[in-house]
Order: sequence, then C-alpha cells, then structure tokens
Amino acid sequence: MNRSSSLLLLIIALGSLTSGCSDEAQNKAALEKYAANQAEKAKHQSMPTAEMTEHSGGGMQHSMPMPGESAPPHQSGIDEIGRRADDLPAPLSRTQPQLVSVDLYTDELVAEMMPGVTYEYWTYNGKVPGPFIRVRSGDQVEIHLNHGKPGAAGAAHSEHTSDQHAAAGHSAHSIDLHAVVGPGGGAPLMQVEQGEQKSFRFKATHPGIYVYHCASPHVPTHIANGMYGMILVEPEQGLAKVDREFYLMQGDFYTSGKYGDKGLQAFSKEKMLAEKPEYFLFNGRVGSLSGERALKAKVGEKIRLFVGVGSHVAANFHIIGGIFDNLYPEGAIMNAPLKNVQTTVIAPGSAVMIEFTAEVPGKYLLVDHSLTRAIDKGALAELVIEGAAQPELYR
Ligand SMILES: [Cu+2]
Repeated sequence: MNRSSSLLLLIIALGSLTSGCSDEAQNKAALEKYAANQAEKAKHQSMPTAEMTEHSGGGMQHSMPMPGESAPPHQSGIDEIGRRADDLPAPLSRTQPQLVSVDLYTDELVAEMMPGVTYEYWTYNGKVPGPFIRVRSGDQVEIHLNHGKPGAAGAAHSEHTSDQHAAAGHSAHSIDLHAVVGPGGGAPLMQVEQGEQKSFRFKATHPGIYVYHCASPHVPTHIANGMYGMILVEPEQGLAKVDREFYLMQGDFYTSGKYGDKGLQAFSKEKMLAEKPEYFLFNGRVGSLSGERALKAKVGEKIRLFVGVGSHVAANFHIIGGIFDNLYPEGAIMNAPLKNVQTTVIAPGSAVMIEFTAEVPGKYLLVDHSLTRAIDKGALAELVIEGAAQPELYR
C-alpha cells in the first residue's frame, strides 16, 4: 500500500471514531428540515418531478434541472426505492475477457418503506439494492463512482456547504467490492467527496457471487441506510443455462419509531449498535417483491436466485413449499452444490446462488425463517408459478 492510501485509511478510521452519538440528533434535524421543505413545496405546487424518473440498471441517467427551479433539499423524493428482482443483466455469452465499465452514483432519497412510513435511504443509483454488476473471470472492471446523481438538480449537493454535508454523515461515499483482491476492496482509492467522481480498475480473478457496499465513515451507517449491491463474476465457461434469474438482498433497517409507526422516520444509531432492527426487508421496502412485483415463472422452468445480505444481520433464507435443488453457499459457485436444501444461512456481506425447477403452480412465499422477521417485520416476498398442475405431485 502506498503512503497516501495508508493515510486515507487512517483518516477513515479516525472519522469512524469521531462520528459518534450526535449523528442521530443531526439526522433528525436534517429530516425535520426536509419535512418542512416538503410541506412548503406541496403548498406552492411548484416543483417538477424530474427526480421521480425511474432509473434502473447500471447506467447513469441524466436528468437536467428545469429552468427557474430553486435548489431542492438534497434529500429528494422518489416514488419507488426497491429494485425489482428481475432487474439484472442477462447471462454473458462472451468467450473472451474484456474491459467492463460500470457507472455508479450515490444519492440520498426519501422514499416509502411501507404505506405511511418514509425514510431517507442512501443508495447506489437510486435503488436498494444497488445495480447488479455482472462480469466474467479475466475481465478488467472499471468502476466509476459519482457523488450525487449526474446532471440532476443539486447533484453533488452543491447547494450545501461541506460542513452541512459532514453534519448529515456522508461527507464521502465509496465502494468496497468483495470481488476485488486488494486493500479495502477498492475503498481506499474510491473515497468520493462532494462534487467528485473517481474511478479505479481491477481484474476479476475469482469467479463467485459477491456483495459490494459503501465503506465511508461511519461505515455501518452507510450500509444500514441501503448502500449495498451484488457483483457476479461468472466463470470463463459461464453458468448453466436457466430460464429465469432473480436478484434479492435482505437488509435490516433501524428506524427511530417502531415497525409501522407512521411518518418520516429518522435512522436510529442506537438500535443499530444494539443490533435491534425494526425492519427486515427484501429489496428495500415492505412488499417490494410482492403483487405486481412478485417473482414470476412457469411450471417446468429452471429458476436461479442470487440472494445476499448487505447489512448487519444474517438471514435464514427459505421458500415456503420449495426445496433448493442446488445451493451454492457462501458465494462459492465453483464448488459442487449442496442438493435438496430447505433453508440457508446467509452471513452479512455474503451471498448464495440457488437453483431449482418450478414444479407445482401457485404462490410461494420467500421468507427469513426466523419467522417474526417475515410476519411482523417485513421479510416477505412472493414467487408465482403459473401453468398446469401435475396431480401426482400435489393435490
Ligand atoms: Cu456511503
């Protein structure tokens, strides 16, 4: 490690030590300011909804400020925080390595966690989890990270002083990818401050399914607020062909109020330190992967799930009425799979790959089998299998 990155790590470490208990009060103040601002905004009905545009996938989206628009609060609103489970790139068909460029930006967004409950999420590319990054073993991967949404009004939070920015707890954002071999997983090279964009390059050498996350002080806070995603490094020969692939991440969330308490919720650092989340969520919010957004497949189709845990509490992933034909635990996709598994523990900062064939039509619930988390705290998704029933299997 060179001297400047050692120094940076030291700064990060010191920052973690010094960003202490006043965070919560500061967050609350920032949120109150936001709420007041929103009320004012609603009164005058003057703001366009440029920030409401959907942006999914890995690409950067440009949304120009409207003429005459005043500087918005940096916590802009969004109508959907949860990434759909089918929002991931298709399997790679390449037989040669190449340079893969990944465009990421960070954004803080107030969004609905459940009806009547809102929260200020910190995101990669405006969704939780961040974009699913897909590369092949041997590829050079170049990560570009922009602090703020490029081209958007208030991008890089230019309307705030750096002091205000620091007070909100996110002077810098960054990325640590578990697919990287090197100090900090890239994070020492990628501390991106207000108004900055940085990039770094690594070679994907170890096929597997990995988590990435923000690693800027206070690191656990950035992660708890939603700054995580997954990166798949496919083996050179690719993965076995399947009909459907889905991307899920379970996250634990620490709101000032209890589960279901209405209104804009502040982040509770105290609950995070006590490891007592109010919410356990698949893809960012209650019901993110249910109803119209449920996982869907047909009888006879082969299904592959990539399931990870971005934040701080291990998950106990289970499909009610399903059996994992193949399970690749701990992200170890190069190993022979475990066969016929009912439930798998996924550590924080880890991911698994699951494959199974849809056999009996109907609706299946995906849960954390520590079941209060599913029934009372949000960790519930739906898988709908359509098609003709085979009576010998189930009647
Ligand atoms: Cu961050």
